[in-house]
Amino acid sequence: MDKKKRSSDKAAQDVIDQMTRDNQTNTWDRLDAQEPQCGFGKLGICCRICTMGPCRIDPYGNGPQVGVCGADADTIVARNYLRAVAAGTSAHSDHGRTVAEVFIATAKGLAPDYSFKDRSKLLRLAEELEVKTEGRSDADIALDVGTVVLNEFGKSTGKQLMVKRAPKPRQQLWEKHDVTPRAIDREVVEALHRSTMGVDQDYLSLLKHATRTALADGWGGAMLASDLQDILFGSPMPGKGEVNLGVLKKDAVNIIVHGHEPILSEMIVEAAYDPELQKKAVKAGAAAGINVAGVCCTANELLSRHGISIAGNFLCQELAIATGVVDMMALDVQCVMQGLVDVAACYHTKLFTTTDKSSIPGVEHVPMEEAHALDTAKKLVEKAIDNFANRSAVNLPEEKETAVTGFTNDSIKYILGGKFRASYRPLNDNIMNGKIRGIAAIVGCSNPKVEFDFTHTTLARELIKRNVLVLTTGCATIACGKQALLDPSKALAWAGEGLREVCEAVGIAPVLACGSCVDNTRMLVAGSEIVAEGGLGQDLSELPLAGACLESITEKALAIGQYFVASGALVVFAKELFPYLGSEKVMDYLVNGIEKDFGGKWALESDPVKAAEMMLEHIEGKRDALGINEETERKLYSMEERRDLAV
Ligand code: SF4
Ligand code: MSK
Repeated sequence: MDKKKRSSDKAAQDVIDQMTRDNQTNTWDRLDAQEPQCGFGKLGICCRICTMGPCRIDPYGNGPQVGVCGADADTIVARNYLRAVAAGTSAHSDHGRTVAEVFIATAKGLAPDYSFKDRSKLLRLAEELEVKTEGRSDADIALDVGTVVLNEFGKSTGKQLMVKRAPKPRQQLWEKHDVTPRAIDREVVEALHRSTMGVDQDYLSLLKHATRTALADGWGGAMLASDLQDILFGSPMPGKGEVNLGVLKKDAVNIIVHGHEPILSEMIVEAAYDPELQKKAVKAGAAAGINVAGVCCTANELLSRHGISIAGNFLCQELAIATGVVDMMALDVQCVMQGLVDVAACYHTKLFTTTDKSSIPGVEHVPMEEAHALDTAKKLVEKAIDNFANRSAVNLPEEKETAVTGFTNDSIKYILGGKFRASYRPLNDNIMNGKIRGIAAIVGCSNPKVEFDFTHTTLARELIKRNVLVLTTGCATIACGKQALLDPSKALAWAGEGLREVCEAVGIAPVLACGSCVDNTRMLVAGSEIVAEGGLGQDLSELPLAGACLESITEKALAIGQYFVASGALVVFAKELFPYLGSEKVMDYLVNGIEKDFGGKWALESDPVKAAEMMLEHIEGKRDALGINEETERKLYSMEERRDLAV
């Protein structure tokens, strides 16, 4: 990619240019070094599942059309797809399991630095899981809730409990197609088993299990992760923060938390406020004390709960270090690049891995143990302070924008309806009267193959301009934040008239930040409650909504996309980032056939303007089907007629 056009964000581009001057390589350079990338891999038609291989299918029909075992392109592509969905599911769900373990330890008094911050959510979840609450302590209730949740991962019989949150017709559809997930771990293990050599060799059967596995993520592990985190750390409420590299401070000890699980980062935030450590930082020469900022989804978790600023998204991880002012980066799990090690060695930053699931050669490991989590966090903060004196050249961009984040199913209802009448009614009414045409979810990562932040933010602008309310998560949220789309005072200027009127009345931006990757499940719950509120059909597939992920990198994005599709949504994905095009049959099912089964489907489009048009067409189609696009004659009622109205 042209070095001058790697990022649509000026701050990132400035640091990329500085790295070039410093003779430092970054993600984009490593991508250039990989070109041309393997054409078989791009199409998903290579297989190395057994040692008779590796095998590959000739996409032009001149060479082999089957592998050594006889597997054809459809089987190979479907197996690769299933394995990717299973890997994505395992990542979200293992995150959920870790939270469940800390949750149980907290209930048992074995994790004294944690507590249950959202009691009302604890009681609501207990009720949902049929845990008795009357006359019991919070700890006892939480212990039972945590135990039920942990059981969801490995139980030997029964189905996932959280699917009950979906509208009844959706649950029945899953039952009819036999995809209701059982235990989360079981679906992942079965995915690996089915896709090993000589087991499932029917692409439709493999794809059906991909659906079951993805549902175990969206309506299982990831959903439980968000719920338990809300209870442990407090449910997010809308609040202001700042986004972009400019949140780092020259005169502060800068600590970056990076990854996904907020278990340690919550403690680092607490440790950073410790007056003794703040004093120590000032004494070390950092007049502004300690500044904590986030990268990737840990950042989304902290901004939505504590107003902790976000330094950037996935592709900013190396750039943040290259500013020269990051004194320490604490790494947990997922989306952490090994390339950080070389960049950190050049720019003084100290890296620490903190979970036993993730070890990186050349990085010091400080394991986070829940029994003394705050002590571990303080130890890390001290190491950051000690490293402040080692800074050399500083190249810190000034760019940053205000962002309002912290939107959840509950907080959106609260904002719309007020404390005592929290309700989706105003949203449903405004969708029905057409001021808001529908809802779009923009999710996903940042990928060096695509101009950094460009597609997420262009798509968001195109959609709000067309009066579509946008919900966003993950690195897409951070991209939107950097371009002021999460700041109501600026973003409303780009919104269409109807959407602007509603957002101004409520006091929100037209793009709502809904958290991290695991928090995508909040949208499923919100959609289910919008259906329950009435007037917009009986099932999620009837809602005027669509999702898009135009910059993805991880297998998690496929798991998320597949559970959205299986929940009835259109999901638009960038074509060049969807490495399964080598089987016409697999693709035909994913973009057509699956709609007959579940009412949702994939669509491939890389251009954000065309993607917006595609999503709007889908939304208008749903509105037509609901009959809410029909002009209804306005009737002025007399008092007598009003009295006769049955209400
Ligand atoms: Fe080749 Fe079949 Fe083995 Fe895959 S499973 S590597 S296609 S022989
Ligand atoms: S961090 S999964 S790059 S959104 Fe969740 Fe960002 Fe994608 Fe990682």
